Amino acid sequence: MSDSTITTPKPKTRAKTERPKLYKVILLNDDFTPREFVVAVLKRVFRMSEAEAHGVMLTAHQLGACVVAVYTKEVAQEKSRQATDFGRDNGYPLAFTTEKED
Ligand code: TYC
Repeated sequence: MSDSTITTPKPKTRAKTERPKLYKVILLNDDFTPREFVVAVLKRVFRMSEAEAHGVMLTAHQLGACVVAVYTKEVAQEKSRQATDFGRDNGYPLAFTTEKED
């Protein structure tokens, strides 16, 4: 075997796969939106079961806010907008916001 056939291994490179940044959708409490309406919006927009939606509604009611779900930025913003619009269309101040995950 001649020297010319000896190869040195290529340096191992680590492929940089950026993780997509995730955003939380947060439900905010208010004093006016009926509990059942909040539950209905959570079921409709976030595809929650009755039990899940009731739990999230109750947490927001008791603590002031509750994380609903985590999505990519565009999905989080669109769902938050849709859910907030449902409230406004029905005369309620129901509010959802988005926040970048650390
Ligand atoms: N606090 C409201 C009430 O007592 C119910 C409610 C719960 C509203 C959660 C908003 O995010 C909310 N009717």
